[in-house]
Amino acid sequence: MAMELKDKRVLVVGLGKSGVASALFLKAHGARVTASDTKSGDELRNEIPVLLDHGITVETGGHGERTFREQDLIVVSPGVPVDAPLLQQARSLGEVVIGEIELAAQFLRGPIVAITGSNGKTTTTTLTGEILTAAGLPTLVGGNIGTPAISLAQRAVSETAIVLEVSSFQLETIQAFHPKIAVVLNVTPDHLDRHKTLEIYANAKARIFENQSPNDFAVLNADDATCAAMAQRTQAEVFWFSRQNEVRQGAWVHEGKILFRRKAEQREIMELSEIPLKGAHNLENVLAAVCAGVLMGCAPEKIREAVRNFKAVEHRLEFVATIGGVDYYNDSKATNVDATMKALESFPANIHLILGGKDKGSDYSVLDDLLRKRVKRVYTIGAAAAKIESQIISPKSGGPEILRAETLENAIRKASALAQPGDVVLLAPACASFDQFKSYEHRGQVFKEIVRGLAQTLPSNQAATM
Ligand code: UMA
Repeated sequence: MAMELKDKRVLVVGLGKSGVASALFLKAHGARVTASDTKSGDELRNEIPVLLDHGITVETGGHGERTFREQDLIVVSPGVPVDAPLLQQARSLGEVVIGEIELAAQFLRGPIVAITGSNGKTTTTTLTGEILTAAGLPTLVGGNIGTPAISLAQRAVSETAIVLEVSSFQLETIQAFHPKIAVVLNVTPDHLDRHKTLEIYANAKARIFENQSPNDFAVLNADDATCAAMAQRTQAEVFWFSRQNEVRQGAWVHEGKILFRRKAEQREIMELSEIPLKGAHNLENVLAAVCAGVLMGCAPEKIREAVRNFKAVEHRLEFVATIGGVDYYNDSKATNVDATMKALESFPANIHLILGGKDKGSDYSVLDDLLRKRVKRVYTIGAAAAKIESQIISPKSGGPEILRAETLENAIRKASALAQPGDVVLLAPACASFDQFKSYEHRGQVFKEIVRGLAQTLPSNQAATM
């Protein structure tokens, strides 16, 4: 039974995508809604009119202590720290504090496939959505991927399969969120500025299983130790996926083919050569999506068709252009060190790597081995440049040359001047974008525009763009 909202006093904290969608949903269900954001009224000038038009009370320029009192329910956006003092105080007064994803879960009636992990979430979520759609299931895709889950609640009916990308931030504030299929792709350090330790971060991710029963499914990466250990923490039936080894139940690779096994039944899904995505990490994403597809009842030929037709998601190791024999790739979504490692693993050598942006408390020295073996030059940008330069292997110790470029544009220009035919220029910055850009999407767009601008300055026989 969905929670009753009529005449309830509800406070929505944060007026980004999640907050605006939640406030409008709550109001439409009869709640008395107040929305509060630390940004100024001017910064929120696009959001405020629609909220006021719907009769929502808006507080800007900070969260007032009194605003948090006497609420029946507080709905927080993922970007709001769960341990914020005002939230702690509200909890101590007996107020219920939930996240937007929990609110959505109360109103979504169809089966939920929830996908989390440090990297690959967006690709796997998109691909899973396409597999279910190809198999003829009514499907909606959303969550951390960019369409708030609460906005799917209005469109979904009880048969609609809901594929959700969920982040650790969102999982921290669930209560009854109950996916039919919970997928954990991998757990590597990210967001340590907020979660403090890898253990706390992994614990937040493991909450994805919290409400699962033995009739549900957990899909886990057998090649990732932290992920594999999570099998102990779920009541659900576990299915594994592995690039490296045969699995007891789930999807794995054998003689160039993806196979899937459930109990005694084994099926061939497709040839590896049919997968249109680059990189070992993408094979893991495909294996995870295959598991979700089979467990949702999709026929192998439909799964195969959806994978074959899948286009790389924008900003995730996205091919941009070949200019003068140099390939340019946009992996702006590589916002942590592990994602950058995966991007580097996708190219054997001769990489010109653009690194930097807003640091998230990362240790960049873990890149050293790949830098030494595969990278010709590093171009550092943004606020984290000095930290990165101080941590990564120096040229004297066998590392690549490091150039301080400061800006993305400067980095691309320097790299294009120095790269030889056959080299790769790769934006995989290992950092958040917010020091110089609005978002990682914005950073990726700027990268593509500059690269396409370079292509236009060359004769057409030297440039090929997509
Ligand atoms: N705010 C406050 N008080 C605070 C903190 C923030 O008022 O204490 C306000 C900010 O001023 C801002 C608003 O909250 O106006 C922003 O809220 P938000 O950061 O939760 O952003 P949304 O626009 O609601 O986007 C969120 C996700 N953002 C984060 O988790 C940081 C989006 O994921 C997601 O697509 C969207 O909900 C829909 O579900 C982005 C992300 O970076 C892509 N996610 C991280 C990642 O993928 O690594 C987890």
